[in-house]
Order: sequence, then C-alpha cells, then structure tokens
Amino acid sequence: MAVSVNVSRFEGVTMAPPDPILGVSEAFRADTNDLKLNLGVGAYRTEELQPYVLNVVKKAEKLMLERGENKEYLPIEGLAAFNKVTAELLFGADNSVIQEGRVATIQGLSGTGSLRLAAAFIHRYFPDAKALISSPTWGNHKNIFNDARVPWSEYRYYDPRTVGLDFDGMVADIKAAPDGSFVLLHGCAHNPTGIDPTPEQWEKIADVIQEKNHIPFFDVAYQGFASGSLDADAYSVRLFVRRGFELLVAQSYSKNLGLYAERIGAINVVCSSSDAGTRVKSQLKRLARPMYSNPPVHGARIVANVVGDPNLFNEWKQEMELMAGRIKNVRQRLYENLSEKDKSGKDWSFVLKQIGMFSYTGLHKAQSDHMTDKWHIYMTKDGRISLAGLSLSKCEYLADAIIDSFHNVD
Ligand code: KET
Repeated sequence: MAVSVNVSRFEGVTMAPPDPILGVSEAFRADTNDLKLNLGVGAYRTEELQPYVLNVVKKAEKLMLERGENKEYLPIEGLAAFNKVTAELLFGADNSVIQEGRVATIQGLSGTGSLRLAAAFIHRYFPDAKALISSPTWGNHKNIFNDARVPWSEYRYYDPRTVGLDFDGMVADIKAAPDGSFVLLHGCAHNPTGIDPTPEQWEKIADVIQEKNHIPFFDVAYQGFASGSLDADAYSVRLFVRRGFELLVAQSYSKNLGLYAERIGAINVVCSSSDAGTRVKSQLKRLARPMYSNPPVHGARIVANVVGDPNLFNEWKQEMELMAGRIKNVRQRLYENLSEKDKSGKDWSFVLKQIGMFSYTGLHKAQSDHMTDKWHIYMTKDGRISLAGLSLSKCEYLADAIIDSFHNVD
C-alpha cells in the first residue's frame, strides 16, 4: 500500500542558517572568480594553497597497510595504544598524573566530538553547573553546550581598544561566576583572537579558578601548531596539572597532524585518584556507546604509530615546525605589506602579536562582507582570517583588501 504524501510531516522544518565557519567554505566553492581566497576555515595549505598530507602520515599509513591490520570494532574507549600516547603527549610521559594512573582518557571524534562528550558528562554529573566561555570564542563551543544542555555564560577576554587580552575583565568574570563552574580555556593559540595569556597571567587565572572551586576545561586543538613546539604549547595545561587541579582536556589532531577528516582526538579527565579515574572512564564509555558506539580506527593508528615511533616522532616535530614557520612567515609579510601600504598611520603590529593560524583583524561584519563581495576573500564575519590559507604571494592582495575595507566601509 502506498503511503500518502499529500501532507508532508516535514513541511514545518525551517531552513537552518549556514554554519558561520564551514558555510564560508561552501560559499567559496561556489565562487568562480580566479582571485578568490579562502581564509575562512582553519585548515593548513601549502605555499601553493594546496591541502597538505604530512610525510609522517603517509609513512605511518604505509606501515599500517604492510601490517595488514584488520577493521574490527575498537573498544568503546578507542585504541589503547592511541589513548596512551595522546595523554603522554599532552601531559608529558613523566607527569605524576600519568604515573599514578589518574587520567581517564578516551578516544573521541576529534576535538569537537571530545568536547561534546565532555559536555554530556558535565550535564549528567553536574546538572546544576554552568560553563564559562570566553568572549569571543570558537563559535562551535556555544552549539556544543547548547545541544548538551549545559547552561553557559561568557567571560570578557578580548579588548578591542588594546587589541589584546582584557585580563582584569576575564578575572573579574571568572570570580563572579557561581562556585564550581566549568571554565573553558583555550590551551594555546586562542581562537579566534590569537591572543594568549602570559605565564604570569595563567598563574593568576589558576589562582582565581582555585579560589572559586571552578573546574578548568581545556580545549587543546593546536598543540605544536602555535609555537612549533609540543611542550611549549602544553604549558598552560601542565601548569594547572602541576598545581593539583582536577580538570578536563579535549585534544584534536586535525591541525597538528593534518588529520582533519579522520576525526581523531581525545577527552582526558584528570582525577584526584586512579579509582576515580577508572569510574569516570566507565561513565564516559557509557555516554559514548549510545552516541556513536565506538570510534574509528584509522586516525588512531596513525597517531599511535607517529607518536610511538622515535623516528617518525622526530620527523613529525620537524614538519610541524615547518607548518608553524610558514604561518609565521605570512604573518610577518602581511604585517609589512599593511604597514607599508596603509598611509593612515594605523598601527598594524597586533598582527604580529597574535599566535596560531588566525589573525583577528578587527574588521566588523560589513567590512568582512566587503572583503568577500568586492575582493573575493572568504573569511568569517567576526573579522577572523586564517593565515594557514594564505601564501606569501597573496599577502599584498590581502593587504590591499584589508586597507580598502577598513578605511572605506563604515
Ligand atoms: N577547538 C577549537 C578551538 C577549534 O578551533 C577547532 C576547529 C576545534 C576545537 C575542533 O576541530 P576538530 O576538527 O573537531 O578537532 N576549528 C576550525 C574548524 C572548525 O570550525 O571546525 C576553525 O575554527 O576554522
């Protein structure tokens, strides 16, 4: 019997808005102009603006193929060899939290899936707790907490007057939040501003989080990618661990190993005892099972092979330095082009002070629209540009576009 389709039950579904970041890539693909430049999504490109598969990834994949590994389901918590190396990479293998077995680590669906799982954990075990996120932050943080039904509010972070950190505002807002809130912090290379606290500021942030009994929740999406050093970029997380906090850390290998589409990352929960760690891990597994059952194996094997093999590990560090170095070079060139070409006397040095793959230009929505409409430069509407999608040869064109948009659009 045919089902009547006269009245669709889905008629009432409204159109969702395009995603503020991934929607930019869709618009870029539809543009036929040769000058077009995609500085929207944070994805590394070569100087020729092509996607880049790391040599160490190719080598690890070759090894995996030779070994003829199977495609059986992973356990709910993911690949054991991956979970071991990912926690060691983050905290340092000799860290007491690792030695004492106090970290509950489970493989997640990259950074996003790991954050989402942690948010589900917060909702289940801390139903009255609130999350605190920086203003601004990576746009998906709000979606993640909304969908997990974790209430959130913002703490001040960016000061447009100094184009720097609003440290006093940040501390005041963290202080004013209800005790026991989960404070989301970007481990390094804050997205979208590229502004990180100094070591002294991190200490003070830790002081107020401690005073308020808050729980730090780090999002580490750029370890090794910000400075080129895996250890330097783990500074903030390790500082909080040293100070004895219980905390959460979501990790991603999208950027530092270029494994965007493999969806490989982890959620780590540092507990005060190994017993608590075991129980937390069991609950994370319980949350993961009905969501996606168990994670994919390919990316996990790549990470386990690269981090677990001293030769590949060293080669990875060199490739990471190369990627981070290329971004620093275009950052420098862009700054020079802006300073030389803009005759207004505006100080563009903030471009150099920012860290990571982005530059937060200070362009507002209408100016960002102008960048796209007139110049075919695709970027997010908050004024963020991904320097990882820029080449040295396009810096001058970009500088012209920014100067035009900044001075000629109100
Ligand atoms: N945290 C931060 C801070 C972040 O910038 C991203 C990705 C992620 C987590 C998640 O990445 P994943 O691939 O799920 O591990 N940011 C870039 C891509 C995106 O928006 O999905 C971006 O900001 O362009």
